[in-house]
Amino acid sequence: MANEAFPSGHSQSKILELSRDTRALKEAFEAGDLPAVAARLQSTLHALENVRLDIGVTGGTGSGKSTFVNAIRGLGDEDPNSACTGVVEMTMAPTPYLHPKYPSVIIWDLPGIGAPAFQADKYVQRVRLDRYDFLLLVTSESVTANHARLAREILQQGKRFYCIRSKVDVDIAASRSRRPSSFSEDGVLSQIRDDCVQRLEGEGQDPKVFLLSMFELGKYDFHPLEEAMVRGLKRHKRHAFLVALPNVSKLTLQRKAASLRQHIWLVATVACGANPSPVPGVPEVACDLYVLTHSLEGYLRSLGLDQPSLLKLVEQTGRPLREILDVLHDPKTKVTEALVAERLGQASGDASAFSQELLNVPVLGPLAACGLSFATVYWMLRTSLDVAVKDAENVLLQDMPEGGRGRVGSQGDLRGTGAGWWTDQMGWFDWNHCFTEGWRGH
Ligand SMILES: Nc1nc2c(ncn2[C@@H]2O[C@H](COP(=O)(O)OP(=O)(O)OP(=O)(O)O)[C@@H](O)[C@H]2O)c(=O)[nH]1
Ligand SMILES: [Mg+2]
Repeated sequence: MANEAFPSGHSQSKILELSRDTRALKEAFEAGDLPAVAARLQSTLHALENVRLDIGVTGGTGSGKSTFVNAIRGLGDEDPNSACTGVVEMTMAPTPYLHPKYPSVIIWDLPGIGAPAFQADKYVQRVRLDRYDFLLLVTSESVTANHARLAREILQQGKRFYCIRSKVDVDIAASRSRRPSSFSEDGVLSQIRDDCVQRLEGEGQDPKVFLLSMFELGKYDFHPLEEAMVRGLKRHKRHAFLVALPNVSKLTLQRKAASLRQHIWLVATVACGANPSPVPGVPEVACDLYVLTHSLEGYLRSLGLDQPSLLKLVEQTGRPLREILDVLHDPKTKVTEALVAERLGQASGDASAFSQELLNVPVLGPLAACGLSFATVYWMLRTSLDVAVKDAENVLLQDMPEGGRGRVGSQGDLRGTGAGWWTDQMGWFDWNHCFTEGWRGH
């Protein structure tokens, strides 16, 4: 099972990735020797995982703000940690909701702006606009003067917002049942989008409106919204946001995987350079097993394959855990140091070619002492991540045979979605930039 799950061999694309990561390492090592670089990268890694993100969800009363707050945290409305939702006005004061797996990601459920006497400036003071990285402005109907006023105020405060038109499932169902002969889903969606954009125009920004159903989050405009939100964030916050997103589609999983993949060289350098000790059963490799255990746990958590996520899935779908585990190549949902050592043993054979390649790069002299260890750790992380992504896709397929909890269609992979930008820019981790600009708190 283990050998099948962790295949050997260097594919062309993996070699390309390795050489790009070698360039990143080269830059890192220009700044010092291995222990110094590893210690620095260790604090970078810690900061990367704990960077704070505040997202404000505002908009019309009853438009689905709280439902969105729950959905984006991967929760249903009946979860004990969920925001209250309902058909009567529910949210009266700004309320922070911590992401259940990533508590430094905070989604703020804000009161509605429905009152006829709405005053945008007073509202903005009440909800403390300055604390959010960006806002989501939700409306379930046409954009009104209140939305437009709030949009203007948000922009004046130098904040970014994305407009969400919610409940499009209702519009589609109504149109389908009332006008069956002329019904076109795309027609209804573009009518709604055009109307909202027109009403927001003139607010000083090229308005972007994203159509959603909070009940099927991965459908309609979720992926363009996801991409816009990631692009709009400061670089060092993008990763934290991406890994915290709910696994609603194959495309979201692939975007997460791309971001996690970009940091493998960083984890490998820390694991081999900061506190290395010989790995039991794999004497040719010395590294910090704790760092690797933590990283593999992070992969499972983000991809929804850790125990709490799977138990939640059982609760949400009613499917037995055994049935879910059956589709996993690697059904181990708990990572131990013994498991990591076993994986390193499996990876060590494949890693030697890469190790040679690495040692041929002159500037990587500092790695000479741990060339094979680095290559083995890198390879183990890479293979484990690939297997976890496949497993997460299988779990998703089980739930939604068409490829996601929502419509994926031609967006089912990274092609045709600005993948070049996505993998080269978004996930590309500029470690030096993080020291100069990044990690000073919020
Ligand atoms: N059909 C459909 N119903 C939705 C959608 N989003 C929310 N709802 C329903 O709309 C109602 C109001 O949702 P909430 O999430 O409580 O709305 P809210 O904006 O937080 O409301 P307030 O806090 O009172 O301003 C609930 O009954 C939800 O189940 C959606 O996308 N589609
Ligand atoms: Mg609410």
